[in-house]
Amino acid sequence: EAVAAAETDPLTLSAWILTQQHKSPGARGRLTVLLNAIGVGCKFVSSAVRRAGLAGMMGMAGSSNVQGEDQKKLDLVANEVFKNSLRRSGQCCILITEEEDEPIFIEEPFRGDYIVVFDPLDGSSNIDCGVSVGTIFGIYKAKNPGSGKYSLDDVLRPGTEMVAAGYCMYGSMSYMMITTGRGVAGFTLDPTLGEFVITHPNVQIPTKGNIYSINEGNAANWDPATKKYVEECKAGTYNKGKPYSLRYVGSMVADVHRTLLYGGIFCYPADKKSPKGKLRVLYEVFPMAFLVEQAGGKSTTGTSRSLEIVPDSIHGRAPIYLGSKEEVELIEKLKKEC
Ligand code: AHM
Ligand code: MG
Repeated sequence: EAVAAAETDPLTLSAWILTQQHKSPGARGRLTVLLNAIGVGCKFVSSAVRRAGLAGMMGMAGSSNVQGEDQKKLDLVANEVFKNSLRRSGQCCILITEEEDEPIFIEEPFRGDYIVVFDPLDGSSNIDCGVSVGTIFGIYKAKNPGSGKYSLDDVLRPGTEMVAAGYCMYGSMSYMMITTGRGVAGFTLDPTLGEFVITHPNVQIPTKGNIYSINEGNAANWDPATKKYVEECKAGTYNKGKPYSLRYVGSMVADVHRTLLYGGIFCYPADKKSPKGKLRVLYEVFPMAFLVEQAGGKSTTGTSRSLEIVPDSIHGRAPIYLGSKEEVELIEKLKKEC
């Protein structure tokens, strides 16, 4: 009996990254090295998340981050892991992490031409109860590669200029979804091999969905369009009278992962209390918007394409509605009408 190809010839993340490199004539393998460094960071964090309860890494670390939120020990571990792995890759000039107020400029001999923006452990309020968390990352290439001159101008750029983005979700398994601008590929960490193996070669988000995902506790503060959309989801207006289902994990990575695979919409709108929403443009909104668009879906602030935002600060926020094309278009239409 023939052995399934996947069993004897698994396409690992590293091998896939190389195939992407081969599609870019002139590529010198530097992005390949960088993406591999991210893969290693994700494996480390995956293992740390799985051992967290046993290793005593749960609970507060006793300090707060830029946004004044309590940091959990695992956030700090993940942040250090990614900083070290990215620095050592020799491919980065600037790192922006959710956990640190200031940009990190990499010095020689480790300096390279890429900028990585990342949230090392998103959804950390979910850690102590074992719910999925994740790492989100986006990559820019410096405006003047090789010049040795790098500044915040290299970072405060629209998402359309990102060269790659992705996330790793530490859930029932660890899943990595990644794009280099040629569609989205998904990998699952095979714990026996210690490798991410391709399981979703070409992720396509369903054009229409029947799941909405939003923190409905904030409903009283929503704008009229968001209120109307959610009312219509419940009334089944867009689904032949059958109400949509509500799913909300409270970990962006998990909520977006489900949206990519099952379709539907994920929203974190602006509201009266948070006039710019909650999620951060550089390392939450852009990477997810890039992935969703590459999977055939859409992402908007409500009035414009998420990827076209020009960030004004490294930790700036923006409202986001992303998912199935038709659902996001309904929101855009309601925003014009309401
Ligand atoms: P964090 O970066 O502090 O973990 O916050 C980001 C998380 C996202 O993962 C999630 O989508 C959102 O916060 C949930 O916020 P809320 O609890 O307000 O619904
Ligand atoms: Mg976070």
